[in-house]
Amino acid sequence: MKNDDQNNEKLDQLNEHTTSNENEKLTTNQGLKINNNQDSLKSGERGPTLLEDFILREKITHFDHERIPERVVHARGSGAHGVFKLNKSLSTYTKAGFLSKVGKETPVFVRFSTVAGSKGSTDLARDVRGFAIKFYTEEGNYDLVANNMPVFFIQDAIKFPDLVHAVKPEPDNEMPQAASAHDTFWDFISLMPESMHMIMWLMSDRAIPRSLRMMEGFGVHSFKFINEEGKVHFVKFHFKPKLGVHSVAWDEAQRISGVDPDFHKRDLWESIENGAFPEWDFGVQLIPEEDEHKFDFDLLDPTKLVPEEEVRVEIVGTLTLNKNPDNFFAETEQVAFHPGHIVPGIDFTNDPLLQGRLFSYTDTQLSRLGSPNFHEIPINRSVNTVHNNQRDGHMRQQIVKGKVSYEPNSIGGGCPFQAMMSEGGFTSHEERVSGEKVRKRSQSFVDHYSQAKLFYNSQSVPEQTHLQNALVFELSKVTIPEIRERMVGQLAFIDQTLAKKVAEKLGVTVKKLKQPNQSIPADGNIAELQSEEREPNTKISEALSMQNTVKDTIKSRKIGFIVANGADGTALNDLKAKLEKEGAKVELIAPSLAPVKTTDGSMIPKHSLTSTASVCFDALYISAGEQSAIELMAPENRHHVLRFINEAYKHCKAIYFGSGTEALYDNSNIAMKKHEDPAVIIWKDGRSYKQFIEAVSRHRVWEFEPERNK
Ligand code: HDE
Repeated sequence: MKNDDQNNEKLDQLNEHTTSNENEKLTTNQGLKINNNQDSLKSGERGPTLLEDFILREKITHFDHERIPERVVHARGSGAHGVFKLNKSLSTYTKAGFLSKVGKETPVFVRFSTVAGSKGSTDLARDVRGFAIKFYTEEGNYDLVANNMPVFFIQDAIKFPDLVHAVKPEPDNEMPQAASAHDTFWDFISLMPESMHMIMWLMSDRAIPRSLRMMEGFGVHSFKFINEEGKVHFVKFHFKPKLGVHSVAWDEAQRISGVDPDFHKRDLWESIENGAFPEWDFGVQLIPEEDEHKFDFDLLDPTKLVPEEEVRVEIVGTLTLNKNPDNFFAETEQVAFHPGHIVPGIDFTNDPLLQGRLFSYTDTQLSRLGSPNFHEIPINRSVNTVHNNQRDGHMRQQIVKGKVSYEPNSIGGGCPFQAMMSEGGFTSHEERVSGEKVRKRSQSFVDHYSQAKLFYNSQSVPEQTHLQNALVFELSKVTIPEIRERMVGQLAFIDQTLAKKVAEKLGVTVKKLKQPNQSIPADGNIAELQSEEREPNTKISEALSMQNTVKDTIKSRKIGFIVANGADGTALNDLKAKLEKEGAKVELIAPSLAPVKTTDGSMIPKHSLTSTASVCFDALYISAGEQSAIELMAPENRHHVLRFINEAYKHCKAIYFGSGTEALYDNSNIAMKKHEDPAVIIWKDGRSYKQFIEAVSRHRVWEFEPERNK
């Protein structure tokens, strides 16, 4: 089904607010038809403009006020509509309607984002990705405001402004944009042992996804499920992409940022337009309330994940994105998420990070969207009608009839009534809470390194190498040597070899800190909370390595065909058909945009050799044909073609040389290497394409990176 053929309750509601200008006359905001949109009203053709010109004034005034503040974090985003389908009932654990009835479909709007950069920054920054989902359920909006990493930098909300100030551009010169590689970030981090687990994720390739469609989503905090009987389970939310979890190389990310800074946005948009709808399995880890203390970490600590080896992820639903927004600002920019938007059957835990978030999100919408009526913006409206006694405020849309705006009342017959639990009325889960009023952290939060070790030890060798290199890159940008050393000291608590390798490249020695957070003034609570070095119960978790992800599909992979006049048209079309049958997307790249004459016809290329780069593709095919190879090796093309091949090779991609293209192979960097490489395919016979498809589906041959980059 195509993007535009989608239909659901939320889209129907949005349609009522959607207009098209097709075949319409231009009007003012008052609906007056405009006769001349070219000239302002003047006193004489060359005279001054008249104040009376209400058309000019209206147009300019609106323009002057077009911008709203960007999100303080997660400013850059891409959104899409979709549907969540429940495949297995969770009614034993939660009374939430949208998680109870098998087959139930709930409309959703999802917004992906980077965190640190401004609205106009690059998609490929090394960063966490936001993965926020608004479920338009029959019981009201449920927002799962998630990230693509399962843990967070800090344990308590009171540190969030510090964290964000440290990572954002430095306040004196507003540099660097969308990057954590600078003094203030690493100054803060090196003083925050609790961030070490998250730092392992951030320095891993998870922070540079190949596509928003190829990353996981995690609710991060433990939430609570409550069933009809009032029984509680802790729950962790997971989204697992059907296409697997894949990333790009850091070198590639940096080049993509120049060639196509909208790479992720474009990829999501085009996939949905092409009907290659992104899909995720939705899963939950369920922990009975009585098992809360059975782990070697605290379930309320957001710097910890629950290893899948200890509690399996039960897959219960599918999230599909199937429609692009009609208007970026109205939908993706104005959508307002809040982890406090919940439905009966779901509740919060005492995670101190989550507790702080419950305050922050409404507050930030007030400054960003400018009014407490932001819930009335079409994208934010629940599909069930809102009834309450809240009134007025900027830009109020709803027209509520009657005299009454208070409760209790007799004039309005007591309406709107409170709903009983049996009628879906929300009640907070009752739990006994007692304690001294203290500004303290729990002793159960002191272990900061065990899961950083778990993550690092679970990575494959190429992943560990990338992580080391990322740390070297980031810390090399730090100008204050003490910060670099302190950070290396922190790494030593995670892995000695990691610390040594990073230290070597930074030209420092590993000095293990006496106390991990020794540099924080040892007063009051902080002194009591000296970090402990512990070994994790689970030593290795397969789910944490991207090496173990889905690698059997080439669906929606972008394959560049490099062609020139005289290319073997039959071979080209045959391979194109085979790849497209498997769901891949083929795009032609030629010396110019002029039609290419192949042996059996003519084709129009989508790109020229200079308008794109190999970093925008997952794999390359060098079209068969001696004639075309000669043109590609001509002085004006040769440099560009070889750059395509050499970069794809360096970034561990599959490259397929069609017959007759030996000259290109011989002149590339590949020819200098003598090793067997399963992803460099040289045409032998009609079966070579199978090897190519197999290589593309593996995504990248990271294990050959050292050989390919020698
Ligand atoms: Fe957010 N976060 N956050 N956050 N967050 C915002 O809300 C905040 C945290 C996340 O696409 C802001 O509407 C605090 C964790 C996403 O619109 C703001 C704390 C996780 C998005 C805010 C956190 C997230 C936001 C900025 C620590 C993963 C983008 C604009 C106590 C579970 C949503 C806005 C979108 C956005 C505050 C920590 C995810 C300021 C105070 C942990 C995906 O309210």
